[in-house]
Amino acid sequence: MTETASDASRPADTAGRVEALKAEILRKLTYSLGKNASVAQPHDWLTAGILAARDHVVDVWHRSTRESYETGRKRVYYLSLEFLIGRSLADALNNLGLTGAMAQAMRELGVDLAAIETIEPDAALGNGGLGRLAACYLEAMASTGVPALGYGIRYDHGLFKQRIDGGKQIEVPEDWLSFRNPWEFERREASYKIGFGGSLTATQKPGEVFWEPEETVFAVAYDTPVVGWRGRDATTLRLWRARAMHPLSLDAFNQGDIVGAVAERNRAEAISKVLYPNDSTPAGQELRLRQEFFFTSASLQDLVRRHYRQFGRLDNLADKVAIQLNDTHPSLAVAELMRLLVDEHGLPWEEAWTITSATISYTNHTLLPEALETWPVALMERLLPRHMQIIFGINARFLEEVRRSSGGENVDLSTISLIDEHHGRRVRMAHLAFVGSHTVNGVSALHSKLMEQTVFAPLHAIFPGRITNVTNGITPRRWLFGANPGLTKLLQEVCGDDLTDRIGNIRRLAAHTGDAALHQRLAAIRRENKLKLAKIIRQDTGVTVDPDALFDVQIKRIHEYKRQLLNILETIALYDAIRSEPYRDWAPRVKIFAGKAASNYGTAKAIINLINDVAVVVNNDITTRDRLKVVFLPNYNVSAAEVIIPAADVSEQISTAGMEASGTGNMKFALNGAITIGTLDGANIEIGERVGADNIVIFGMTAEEVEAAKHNPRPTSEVIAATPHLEGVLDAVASGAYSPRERDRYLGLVEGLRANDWFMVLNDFESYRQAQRRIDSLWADQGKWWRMSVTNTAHCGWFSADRAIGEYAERIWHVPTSPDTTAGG
Ligand code: 26V
Repeated sequence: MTETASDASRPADTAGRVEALKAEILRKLTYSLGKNASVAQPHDWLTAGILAARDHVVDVWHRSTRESYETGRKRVYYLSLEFLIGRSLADALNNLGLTGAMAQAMRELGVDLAAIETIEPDAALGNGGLGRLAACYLEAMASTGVPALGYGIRYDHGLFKQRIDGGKQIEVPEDWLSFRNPWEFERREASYKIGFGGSLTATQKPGEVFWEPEETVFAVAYDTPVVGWRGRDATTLRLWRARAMHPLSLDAFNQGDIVGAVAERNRAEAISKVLYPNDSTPAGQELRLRQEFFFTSASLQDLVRRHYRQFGRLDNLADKVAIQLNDTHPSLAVAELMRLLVDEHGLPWEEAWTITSATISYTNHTLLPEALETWPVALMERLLPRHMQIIFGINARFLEEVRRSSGGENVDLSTISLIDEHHGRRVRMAHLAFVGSHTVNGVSALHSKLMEQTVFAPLHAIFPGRITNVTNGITPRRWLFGANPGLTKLLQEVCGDDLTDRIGNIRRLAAHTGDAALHQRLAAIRRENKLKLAKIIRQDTGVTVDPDALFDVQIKRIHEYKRQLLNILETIALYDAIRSEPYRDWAPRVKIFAGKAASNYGTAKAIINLINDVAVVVNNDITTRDRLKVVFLPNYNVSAAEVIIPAADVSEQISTAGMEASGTGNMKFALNGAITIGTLDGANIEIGERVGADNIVIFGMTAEEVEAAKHNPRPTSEVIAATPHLEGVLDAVASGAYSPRERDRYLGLVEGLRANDWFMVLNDFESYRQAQRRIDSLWADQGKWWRMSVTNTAHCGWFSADRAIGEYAERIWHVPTSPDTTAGG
């Protein structure tokens, strides 16, 4: 591990720091772990290193928290069912400017820091983009001086681990807490009762209701500090763990009923047992609703209590508190805050409503109809009777107000009602979040526009100013400085050392777009990164790949709308083309895929299987051997992304237009200099606007064309007949050319495509194929390629999470940020 970005500009006496760190590590090893250095294992050194680093984080954290408390500053509470954190040690050391000193200290103790960093568990408390965004934002808030707390669930088991066995995905339970989590602090004093079920009685006071839950569980807080850039500030990740009120029934135990004795405990603790994967259809299970209410209620009780202790009143809540709902998962916050204000603090309904909607705002992350949460009214009434009553109350007042102000004209109340009456009475969680928020945002310009035009059109007509856009961002600390130290060093040479403090300065690179010497150095850095990835590919899949080939990468959750299927079908067409003209000068390519499929999403699993089957055939064919390789890397996670992204030449962002809300992987790749092949979808559009049309390869139907085609589909037989090569590719897959031992394995997949091209795989095939050939010719001209790459890096600083957080802070939360950190690129 070399010195990193933030170390260099630290004035402190390096030798002194190394000595001090060595002493701290040895102290942790001896007194916290009870180990002697001579017998310590790699995991002991890792834990000792984390505990030593954590002390430094805690110093920052306490100062930061004290300052925000003493100044009475407004605080942001980011409620998210997912935080996809990944590993923390390298990130914390980087932000503290301690990477070099820690590496040296460990080296002097006989330990390789880089090696032990890779055994830190990858905290996978999220599915994908939404969860990683929450993690990036917590770090960015710490880096831009926004006092903030992230609230979520401390799942015992994060997202499953993926093995590939015989080409098929196998899910293995994830177990990140099995050896304890050295980063966290248990807070026994921060523990709240969370009620479920039971009955309601009206009290003397009008509007106030007494809820006697039938079941109560405890939510216990676990805090992890998240340190920002240069250790200036830290935010808190507070995760809730479910505990039973009565962990053991001695009565049952004494009667020999061992299972019954721990039944309550098991039922309670199930709530924080495991993260739900995004399924092809929403979870819908009662346990998921219990999770949502559990963490929402605990978080709101906690923040209301903190506020009340500090200020002794609640009428100023919206001045001091901003609550951000990360998707609809915490949208019960609207009802829970109303309950706390009305039932527990005796505020009149109208005042409580004003406070609630002035405090809460909501981010939408998908428009896919099947992903929009609704809960059956009957289930809500049974599990959360008071909240259901409050939701009815909100709805009745809301509809009445609309009726009154519109005179009953032109508004179809059934479209705006919080209750969907068409599918067996269900609560529309997105409507609840929308109505209960002062601001609702989408995550890219296109997505926010589509929110206004589609799912939220009726509500948008009633609240015309409420929807706004904040295009997503990524933290450059992890995704550029941490993941790509070679590139960072070069960028600092060109753009100045303070690049890491002002990512906007990355634009200075644009003045060197045509510099051939720079291109050479960039190519050398990329090659190093590719060698590192090639080593992992060989270890994990047995496939040897050439670092001088073009690395063409698609890494993300496997979903039909993300169209890994389009990619692999085009790969097959390319394979056929190379075989039919073996002597042509084909640009050598490595097609790299990684991603998990939800366990019950059959089509996504079939796509994984197909990619692996194609890989076996292609990789063993001597005619294409040095021109084409196909790789499926198992168990995609944050740590894998950190290695793969800096090694990518081409970034595949090929979702059906209108379906990917934003994407954030697209930003990480472009910032690291990969060339995007993509559709006009989500943030791809904004990447294109920044880098210019010549520096991105766009193909395919637009969102409007997709919408039109859905309503008036062209027969697939016609599309196939009009598309060169497509029939042959589909036939080969359907007839078992890639699955000789089970020839009908992909019959269903292909028949599905032929029956209905909902995701426009067939419709976009030719356009995509031509775009790939354009990539080939661009790659053939390396001077041009590196000019494009430089332009991408130079113009993607704007996608920094600091810029995104700056926009939230200014336009939604109304909190200040430190002035020098949020400048975009
Ligand atoms: C959930 C489901 C569940 C059922 C059906 C299919 C489906 C598809 C997607 C999802 C995830 C919804 C929430 C989510 O993760 N959205 C992602 O949020 C990212 C951060 O804003 C954004 O960059 C991605 O484009 C968006 O898919």
